[in-house]
Amino acid sequence: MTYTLIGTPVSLYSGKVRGYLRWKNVAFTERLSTREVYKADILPRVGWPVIPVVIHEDGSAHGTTLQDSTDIIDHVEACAPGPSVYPDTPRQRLAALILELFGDEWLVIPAMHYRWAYNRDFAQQEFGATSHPHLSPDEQFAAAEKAVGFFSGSVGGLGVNPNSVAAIEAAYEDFLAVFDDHLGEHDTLFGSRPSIADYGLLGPLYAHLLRDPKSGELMRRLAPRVARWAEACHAPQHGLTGDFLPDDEIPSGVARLLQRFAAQQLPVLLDTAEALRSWAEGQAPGTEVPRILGFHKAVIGHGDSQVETDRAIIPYALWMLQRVTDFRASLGAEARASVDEMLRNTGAAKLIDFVPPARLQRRHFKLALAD
Ligand SMILES: N[C@@H](CCC(=O)N[C@@H](CS)C(=O)NCC(=O)O)C(=O)O
Repeated sequence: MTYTLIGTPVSLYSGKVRGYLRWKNVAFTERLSTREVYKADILPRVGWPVIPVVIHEDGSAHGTTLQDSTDIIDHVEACAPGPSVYPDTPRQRLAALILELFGDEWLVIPAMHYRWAYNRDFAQQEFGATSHPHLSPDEQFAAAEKAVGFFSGSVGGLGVNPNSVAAIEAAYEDFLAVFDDHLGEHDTLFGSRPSIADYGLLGPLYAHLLRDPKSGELMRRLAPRVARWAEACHAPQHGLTGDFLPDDEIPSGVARLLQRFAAQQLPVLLDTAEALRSWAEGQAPGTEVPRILGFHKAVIGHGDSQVETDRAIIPYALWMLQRVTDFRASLGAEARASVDEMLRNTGAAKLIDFVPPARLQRRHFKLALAD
């Protein structure tokens, strides 16, 4: 086996990577992220407790360790032959990078909310079964108390609180309606081949919003095509199938999702960028960026349901945004004009004038200012 994925079925970003590896048809085995595996493999290799981790047995002494679902996917894309999850054409590629960010860092809000509001006992049992596979079910449940406290306690930082719950649920249902409509016409976001954005959406939509029982019932009822898409994107595979739509077409459903990104997530990203700009002033190149830069007011929800709430300032998302702006900056004049038109038409014109606050890098599996 060439790759080992360390993760668990209950983990959001593990589902993103697992679905991708299966589609890409690379040989991999999955190792459950038990307590022992954290101690023996994850902490020594990564330096802090996080999944998914991928080890690539590439002939080097200990293999190459990869963390962060995006870095994992990019590494495999660079090493494995065959069709890519990155569209070649400018609009589709830019839209795919944006919607990966929307899935990873925005749909994580409903994913965490629904899990901890409606599926707590299920998730606690699953956490226990992952960490301590050899204990009895009751012991597993008890042993997961602390981890559940950590993860369920983190919803407040995402802006989930009694004031914002109705808005979060309304925005999620709106998202489901738009995506379900889209899937009435296309198998995936950009045609019949899954893109990096399909896997960005798969993270929250699979492990939490489909697999957690109460959330799964809701998704199957409100958006059965989304449920089937998530199952297909996560299914054991099948040869590298499908293609992106010709002529750099942006389907109307994708444009509507980009509008949701522009209306909901983009303002929070821009505010986060200002916080990073202030923080980064006077910091030496290479300095590690804290995971949270304090709190800010953020508007959450969709349309009439929007509310203002307190939320942690999470700079990591700006590293994903940098991928978007780097790609746009790499384009020649004609292609740039084409993507800018798409950004204007979807309400994301602010991305055109956006001046990144500081160059970011991932170093030692953490976010840091560029060297
Ligand atoms: N951006 C990271 C996120 C990874 C992540 O948040 N993983 C969760 C489990 S799904 C975790 O282990 N979190 C521990 C923590 O955030 O402290 C990725 O894409 O891999």
